Amino acid sequence: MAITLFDLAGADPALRFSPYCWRTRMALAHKGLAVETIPWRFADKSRIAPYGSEKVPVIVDGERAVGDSWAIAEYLEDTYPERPSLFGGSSGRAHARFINAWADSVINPAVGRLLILDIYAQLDPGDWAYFRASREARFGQTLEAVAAGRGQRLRALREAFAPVRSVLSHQPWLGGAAPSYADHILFGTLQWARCISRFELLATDDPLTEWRGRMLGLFDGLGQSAVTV
Ligand SMILES: N[C@@H](CCC(=O)N[C@@H](CS)C(=O)NCC(=O)O)C(=O)O
Repeated sequence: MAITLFDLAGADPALRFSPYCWRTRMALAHKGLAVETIPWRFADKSRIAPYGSEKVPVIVDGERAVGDSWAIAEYLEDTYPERPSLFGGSSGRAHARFINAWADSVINPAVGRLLILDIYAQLDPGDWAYFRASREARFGQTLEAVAAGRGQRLRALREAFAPVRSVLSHQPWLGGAAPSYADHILFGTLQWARCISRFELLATDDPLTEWRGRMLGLFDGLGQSAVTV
């Protein structure tokens, strides 16, 4: 039986753009597990409340429900050890945890600022009031003020990717010789931007662009085939 994934959607239910849900989509594909996605919107909190979560991704695997993309990755790794490994062992898991924390605390907030009005524009109208109120409370500014000056902010974001460029100059994937969950984490961020906005985060000659191209092709082009705006 396929695993169910509650997956953030825009007004167009086919537009799936959450960076965290993309981590989970990639992790499920990496494990070769079938998934049935359910489009979820911010107004649908009652649909995931029974699973003890207020955010997506949430997966339901038979009797088990797991929320939070990191917890889901660990669940998949520990529940399906005979399938391709997401982490490549305990030190790989520990290092991926660092990438996860870096993406969550540094990269995703920076990207979120750049894209906030693009995200807002694609949401279902039923999500507009909640999204504006919750994000304006988070940033302490209007969405318009958060988004202002994005050219300048883009330069800072590109500089923040420096460690990734350095790693990719030595090895093809963050995971080393093969993609690992660390790659899926960062890919989730870039796929978020790619799906929700035409604002390009990466320069064409950035090594991350070439890496993203290879990530887009994994698992029969799962990322490549996503609906974009
Ligand atoms: N730490 C969580 C973060 C998940 C998260 O922030 N999800 C967003 C969508 S991208 C969400 O569901 N937000 C609900 C809300 O803001 O009310 C994870 O890694 O899964």
